[in-house]
Amino acid sequence: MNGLILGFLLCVVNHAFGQGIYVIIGDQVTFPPTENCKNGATLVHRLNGDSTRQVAQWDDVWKPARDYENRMSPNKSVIFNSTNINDDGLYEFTCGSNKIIHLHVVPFTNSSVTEGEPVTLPFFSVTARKRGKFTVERDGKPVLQLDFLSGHVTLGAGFEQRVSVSPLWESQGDLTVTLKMATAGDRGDYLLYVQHDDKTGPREDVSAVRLRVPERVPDQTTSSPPPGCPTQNVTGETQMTTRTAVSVTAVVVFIITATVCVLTGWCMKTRRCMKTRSSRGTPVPGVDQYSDVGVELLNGAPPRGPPEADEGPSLEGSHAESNV
Ligand SMILES: *[C@@H]1O[C@H](CO)[C@@H](O)[C@H](O)[C@H]1NC(C)=O
Ligand SMILES: *[C@@H]1O[C@H](CO)[C@@H](O)[C@H](O)[C@H]1NC(C)=O
Ligand SMILES: *[C@@H]1O[C@H](CO)[C@@H](O)[C@H](O)[C@H]1NC(C)=O
Ligand SMILES: CC(=O)N[C@H]1CO[C@H](CO)[C@@H](O)[C@@H]1O
Repeated sequence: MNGLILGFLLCVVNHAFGQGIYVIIGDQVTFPPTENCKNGATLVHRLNGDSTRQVAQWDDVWKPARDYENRMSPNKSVIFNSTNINDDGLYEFTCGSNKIIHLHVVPFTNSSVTEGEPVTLPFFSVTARKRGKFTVERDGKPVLQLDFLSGHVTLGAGFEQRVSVSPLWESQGDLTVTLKMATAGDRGDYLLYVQHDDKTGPREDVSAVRLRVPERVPDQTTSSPPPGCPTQNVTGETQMTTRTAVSVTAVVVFIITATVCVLTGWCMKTRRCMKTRSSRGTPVPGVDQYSDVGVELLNGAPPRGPPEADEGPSLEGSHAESNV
């Protein structure tokens, strides 16, 4: 008997406010199942004033209207693959008795906390002389509930001893929640809201936080790795890079040394030849010229004759530079 009355009351409430669904922007949403749909039945979104927009039509399955084809596939249920803020509002199924759904699309803020550190989820709502409850849930599971009348706090499994509400909640409406010693398992979407005692009433001041908990990297206190990147692989990659760098350096050094040796050998020979030649007649201001040849060879340019043999005077400037 009580159940019947409660069921009736819920029905009335649902019709007054529309059954509420809460979804975070960008997430998928599945509308509740519909029954007694005859072909041709529709789902419309009530927009401003009296205007409506067709969302889907029942034809053994729900088929998307043109505006929804890019994010809804024909299905027994109406599923938006991804929601945006314009989806917020009232929806009406014309199946059996008209059914009204209130879709609430909730914006979120990103937050990140290192493992073992505390994180706060700011939240403010009028609490003065208010009855009702403040609720925090993570991915739909309870984290914390505060009863305004009794001040009693209930914590969800896994959050015992770790979650608290600001002591200013009663005097200033500061309901900021602190979560101590974050663990990797704390990541997820946190929904925070106030609701009247009657659980079917509308939620107020709904806000959402998407929390990430990047793993702490040992021996790397200054920087944390990007989320989802295993620690071992980071160090593995670093070692790989270092090893590659070392071997590349070794090869380069070897090549340079080898080149220098070969060139030195070649130079010595040339020098001997030139000395022989110069001793036989042509006077050359020896040392200067030999060093010039050496430098140019090392630079990879073909050996050139003395500066005077080169092109006109216009190039003298650049030549002087290369000789310096
Ligand atoms: C919606 O997502 C499902 C997978 O969840 C995919 O199979 C389907 O193709 C998507 N539909 C559209 C229209 O993007
Ligand atoms: C369509 O509905 C089936 C069940 O009827 C479900 O398994 C499937 O995931 C749904 N498709 C999409 C795109 O969600
Ligand atoms: C949250 O972070 C993701 C990636 O880190 C980014 O793509 C997204 O735009 C952010 N959203 C908000 C509301 O800041
Ligand atoms: C533990 C782990 O994820 N190891 C991966 C590290 O990266 C290499 C590729 O660089 C993967 O093959 C491993 O599976």
